[in-house]
Amino acid sequence: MINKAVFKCSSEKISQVPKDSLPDIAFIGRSNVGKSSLINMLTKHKGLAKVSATPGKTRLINHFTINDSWYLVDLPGYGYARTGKSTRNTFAKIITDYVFKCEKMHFLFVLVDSRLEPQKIDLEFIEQLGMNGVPFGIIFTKADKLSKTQLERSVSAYQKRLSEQWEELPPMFTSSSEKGTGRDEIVGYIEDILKDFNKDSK
Ligand SMILES: Nc1nc2c(ncn2[C@@H]2O[C@H](COP(=O)(O)OP(=O)(O)OP(=O)(O)O)[C@@H](O)[C@H]2O)c(=O)[nH]1
Ligand SMILES: [Mg+2]
Repeated sequence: MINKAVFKCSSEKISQVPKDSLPDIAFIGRSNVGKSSLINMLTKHKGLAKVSATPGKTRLINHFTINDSWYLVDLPGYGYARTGKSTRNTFAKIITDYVFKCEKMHFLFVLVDSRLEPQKIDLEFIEQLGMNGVPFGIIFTKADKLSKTQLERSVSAYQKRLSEQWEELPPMFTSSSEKGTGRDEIVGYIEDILKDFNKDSK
């Protein structure tokens, strides 16, 4: 259950993230995929994370304290050419530092647009997670834009693609921030992760 969600801080670099021992559950994915919207939907708190139709809205690492015991973390999107140049910095340093170096980062949800076939940039990012042993799951967003059959097709395309490379598949969820779909499954999964975390840290 998420009973309480409060904005904690925005960080420009990982040296600024909270120094306490509360675990981070973070959300990443391409710009505009719906990370901030999903955080608002999960916390049932409209306007907690800033949402925009223009990609590149979230520029900083945003920590939200949940139930005074863990953090939901909203990250900037990747793959957005802010400068408009073709030479974009695919994965900004702020993202790679946080995901691969920050010890607080406990579990990462990678958001992908359910309407698209597996995208190179997402597959590349997922591959890096796998190689670096970062625990992650995949959330298919904007499910309200697809029929049930189309959605199932999208998920199986990903499963097929990832099983070419990985023996074990990450957990996968479908969501719609518009409709609230997927909330119980995602929150339930986070609860399980945190139970294990608390067991291990005792
Ligand atoms: N139909 C529909 N639209 C959505 C959903 N989630 C997000 N959107 C829309 O997609 C756009 C981007 O949403 P954001 O939550 O700001 O996306 P983001 O991933 O945080 O984007 P950046 O911070 O720019 O990286 C907004 O116009 C949202 O209203 C969804 O589940 N369904
Ligand atoms: Mg955002």
